[in-house]
Amino acid sequence: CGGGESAAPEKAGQASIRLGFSQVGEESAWRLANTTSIEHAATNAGVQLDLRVADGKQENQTAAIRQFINDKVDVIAFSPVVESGWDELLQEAKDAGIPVIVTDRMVDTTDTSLFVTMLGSDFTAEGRKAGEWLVEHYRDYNGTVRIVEIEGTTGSAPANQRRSGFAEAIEADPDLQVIASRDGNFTREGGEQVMAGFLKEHPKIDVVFAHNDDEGLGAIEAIEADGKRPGVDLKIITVDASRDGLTALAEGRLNYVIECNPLLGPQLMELVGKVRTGQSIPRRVVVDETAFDREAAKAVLPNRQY
Ligand code: GYE
Repeated sequence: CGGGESAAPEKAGQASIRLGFSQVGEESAWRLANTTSIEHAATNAGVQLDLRVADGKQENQTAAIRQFINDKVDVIAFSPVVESGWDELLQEAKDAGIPVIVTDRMVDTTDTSLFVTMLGSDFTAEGRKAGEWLVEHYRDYNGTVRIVEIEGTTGSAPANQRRSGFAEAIEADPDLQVIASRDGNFTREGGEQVMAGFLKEHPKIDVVFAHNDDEGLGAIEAIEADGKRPGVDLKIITVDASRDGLTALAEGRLNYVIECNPLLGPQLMELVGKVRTGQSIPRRVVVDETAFDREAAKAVLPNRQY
């Protein structure tokens, strides 16, 4: 797919830019909104987009990016499914003279000359916000608070950084204890399965920290199937603030939701344009974000775009 058939409007006298974009997959509402945002922004900017969706597999992303290099696109952008294992491929792009923009998820590389900029959220801050809310929520509570963590895809930047930001924040209160933690792969089914397992293994769970809304929504189903009340018997915190997430929050089935904005398309196209014309750009572009409680969710829901 991508900006194929409908001829992209070309900017004054300049051939339109060819952008190869390798997307993670279709695992969550966040991801679908991110893909749509990139497609629309490319069309609006007159960028010819070759979009390839990797089904959550690093090898598919590697193949897509090699294809972009072969095709001699002008710019490559990608959201790496996991952090590590990209150096060789990025070196190939560099040798071919094709600039690479990392978006959404960071790569773990020792050679920062392998990409021109990174556009995305501060996942550590998101995890920290989740932990800080818990510290505040249980301020006057005495006794152990048993937390289970449904992690995002193992090895991905958001899973690694949300986990560490959260751990750092809850250190402030030794009563807050993570008793179990497992990969739910950022999907609803994953969240439901992991939560069902936790409920079987642990007789008492007070809090669920799910690394995204989809996992949290899956956990709600497992909790209800177990005869418990999500949001009441177990407090649930998630990240993304998709419309479904905020709806569950407004209904009281989630308790706190941290925003992670997927609508990166316009900022990405701006960076692509600047890279192409050799303008200087910052090494890191961070997306502005907030967090929601129940009342705040009700207020923003009518105009929520994703
Ligand atoms: O939170 C999750 C998605 O990388 C920020 O990936 C993204 C995460 C997002 O599947 O829903």
